[in-house]
Amino acid sequence: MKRILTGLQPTGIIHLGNYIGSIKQMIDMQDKYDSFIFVADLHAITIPQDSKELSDNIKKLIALYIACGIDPNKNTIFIQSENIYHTNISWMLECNTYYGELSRMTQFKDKSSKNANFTSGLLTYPVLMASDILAYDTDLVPVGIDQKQHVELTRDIAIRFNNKYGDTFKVPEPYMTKVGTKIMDLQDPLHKMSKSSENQKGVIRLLDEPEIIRKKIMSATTDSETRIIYDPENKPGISNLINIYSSITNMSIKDIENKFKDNNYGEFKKEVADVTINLISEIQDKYYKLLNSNELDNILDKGRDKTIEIAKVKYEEMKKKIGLYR
Ligand code: ATP
Ligand code: LTN
Repeated sequence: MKRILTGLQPTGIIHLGNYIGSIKQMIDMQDKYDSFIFVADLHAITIPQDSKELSDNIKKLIALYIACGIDPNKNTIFIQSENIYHTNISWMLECNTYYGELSRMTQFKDKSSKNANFTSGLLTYPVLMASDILAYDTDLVPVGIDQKQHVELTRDIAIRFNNKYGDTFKVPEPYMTKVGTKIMDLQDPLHKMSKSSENQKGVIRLLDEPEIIRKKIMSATTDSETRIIYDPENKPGISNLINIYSSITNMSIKDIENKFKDNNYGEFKKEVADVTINLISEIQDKYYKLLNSNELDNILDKGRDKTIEIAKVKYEEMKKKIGLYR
């Protein structure tokens, strides 16, 4: 079975767009791959974080993923900072990575241009990511397009190390998650729903109260017509609601248009709110049960112990090859 590994930064509560565009797909992959999923908390601190909020977000992210259907029996789930080998391996990889390579990364150029006081962690971020991937002989790395360049650098680092010290790392491939339906901001349907959106009214977070979800959907921006027709160009607001309804119910767009051909926007919005609240309430039920049980700790302890065991072997092998021994 091929191994996949992916990391998520605990930088905010995930939303309906993340669920439809990414989590549903990861749930689908868990049956076909030996799957490792971790919280990239060390990556999150490359930019300033409030410590209490960060700690809360780490736990919330794990609990939400499991509540959504990421099965702990089919996935190895862990927290990056609980496995010291990631940073130890990262140092040895850093010493085999060029400053020029790192300073050319688009994400680095982008983020460092926004704040003159950026940390050196922002520069070396992709090497830590390489370490996350290479420590586990990962075959495939499911990521969005923005992370593809980092996986390509990981390949370069692995090949360079293998050439210099002998075969040590499996060279991974990026696995571009197929672009699922893009869910748009409810208030501004020309832009995607996003964790970092300024206007919270347009974003449905998986931990929003049901009544808040209903309000957000009922006040979603639509056009001045009344017919429920899928036309993303001319009717982006209503088309977005059709996409949400279709993704949640698995109904085709044609069937939805048919079902609601005699209804007005208000009536359709109420139906969209109902199915969304239904889905999210179920996720929240599981989420709160998990948060208040020991289950989460057991899952994370298991993930930590298993990944430490694997990464330690790779770390020792690297040390030996480099000459770090008595
Ligand atoms: P940020 O605002 O910090 O960029 P984000 O909400 O855009 O965050 P990411 O953390 O960049 O989310 O993405 C996590 C995953 O969710 C990615 O696979 C991405 O493709 C998917 N995703 C994010 N937003 C949407 C959306 N609106 N519709 C569908 N998929 C999405
Ligand atoms: N940089 C990624 C998170 C991440 C990751 C990884 C993804 C850290 N390490 C290893 C895949 C494999 C991000 O910001 N989405």
